[in-house]
Amino acid sequence: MKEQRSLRGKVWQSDAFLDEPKAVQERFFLERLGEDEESVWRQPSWGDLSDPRLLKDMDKAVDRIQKAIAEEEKIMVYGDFDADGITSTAALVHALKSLGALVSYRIPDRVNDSHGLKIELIEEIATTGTTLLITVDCGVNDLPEVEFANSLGIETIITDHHKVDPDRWAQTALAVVNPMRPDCKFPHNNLAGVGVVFKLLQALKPDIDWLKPYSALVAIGSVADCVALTGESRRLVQLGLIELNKNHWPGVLALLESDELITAETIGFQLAPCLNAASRLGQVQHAVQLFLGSNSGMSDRVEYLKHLNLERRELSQTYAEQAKKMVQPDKAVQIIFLETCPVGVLGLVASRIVESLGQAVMVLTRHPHGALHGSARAPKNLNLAEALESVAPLLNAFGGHAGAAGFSLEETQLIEFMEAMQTWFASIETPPPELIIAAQTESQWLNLDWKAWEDTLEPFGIGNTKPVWQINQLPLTELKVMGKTKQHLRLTFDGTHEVVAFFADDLLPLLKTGASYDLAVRVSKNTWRGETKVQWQLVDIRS
Ligand SMILES: [Mn+2]
Repeated sequence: MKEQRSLRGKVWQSDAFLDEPKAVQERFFLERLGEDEESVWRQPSWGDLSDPRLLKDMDKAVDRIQKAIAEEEKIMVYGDFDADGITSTAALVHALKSLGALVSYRIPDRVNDSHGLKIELIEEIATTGTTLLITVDCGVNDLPEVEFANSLGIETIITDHHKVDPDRWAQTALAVVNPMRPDCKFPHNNLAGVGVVFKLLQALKPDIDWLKPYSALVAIGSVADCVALTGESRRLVQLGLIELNKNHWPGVLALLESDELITAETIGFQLAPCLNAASRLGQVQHAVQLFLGSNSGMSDRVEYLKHLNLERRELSQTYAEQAKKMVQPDKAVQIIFLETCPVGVLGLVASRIVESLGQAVMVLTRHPHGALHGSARAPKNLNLAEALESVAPLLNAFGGHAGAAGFSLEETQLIEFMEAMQTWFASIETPPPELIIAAQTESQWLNLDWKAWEDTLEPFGIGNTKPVWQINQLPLTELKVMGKTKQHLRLTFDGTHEVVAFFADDLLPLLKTGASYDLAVRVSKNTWRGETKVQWQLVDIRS
């Protein structure tokens, strides 16, 4: 039997129909709990956090930092340029200052340096008289750079959460604090970079009132970095969200310009894009200063970040449209060259089109310094890291994981690279992409009460994804195109159920009013002129 595909080519994984809302909800909740106790899962307290000293090398790191503070050594915090790295840097610098340390920070440039420790930057750091270097959200696999720092008399503490490469992990660093270390006994390996920093702070000074403001930064970095919101990470994000809503970090409130409750969604859709825009299109230190800077410069900083964020949105939209027009339907992988696209925006463009194509997408441009830079995104059933590994000799550099990766190469290698990638992707047998459905249910139940129940399961994210519900065979009674760019649809089913479909112009030619469809939706609500109504968001649709 041929599996039924949706209009977006997906196969839906859904269990039997459950005809009683309580049964649907209970079963769903039990699935989410995992190994957590219900009360802790619902609302943890500070005492539910794990012992930070279970992290390998934590004692060494704490002793060395305390010595540096006591002896007034110069400490340099070295971070990453994304939202996780920015919050990691801000948290550690702020905390060390409050403990009396002489501390400054350095973050490499996204476009010119890329992630991790760099020899040139270590040389620069050495000239400042730094004797202790502490990495956050990076560095675990930078063995040569750590050895170089050692040779200059700089000791290094690595704090990171990235996978440990057995061949080049920074084993000669003074301490390597990373829950991903195979020899680390810490029970949770899904901390963000800023989660690891928080554990370091917890070990340095186990005082809850002192730690609370930093948990707010953990919430931002963890949601932005898309770590699984389970176990310790879920606890830190839940506790941190409460703190984020207090006025610990005036820059955050100034940036959001709203008194509404800050949720994981606010972080994902508003805060994180603003922080990330800094390194994509401007200078990352302005994002760090949002947390560390004085109040007097705050409004300029906020304006700067907002402006970059707007620019990011416009550029990714413009280039995604350009990229869509260059898609070649007969190819196994889409390799698209966008001459004028800024390097920092490539990944956003690839992300925007990968979903509707259901294929791997690589977007390239020319770097200001000459070589070509590319960013790739792939749907769940494909592995970009393996694909790029197979053409490693053709590349200057590459890195990333299954779903997202970056690379650079000389223009003279481009033709060979493209051919090799087409061959590689054509040879891969891929099962059709799947959509995981929480349960099939009836349309009448997905109402405001249901939404209120779902709200008790927040925060949603990876590992606790917002559930997708399936409603069978509803007639499409009205179809409207909306938005300036006509990319969004407003659908009415059965004359009563309103469904919005964002970035769904690909569906437009496939939908017919009068026909009946199975819907995969998320439940949300919409307030218009004081009236709040349930609103479904379309995830997928099949006839
Ligand atoms: Mn990170």
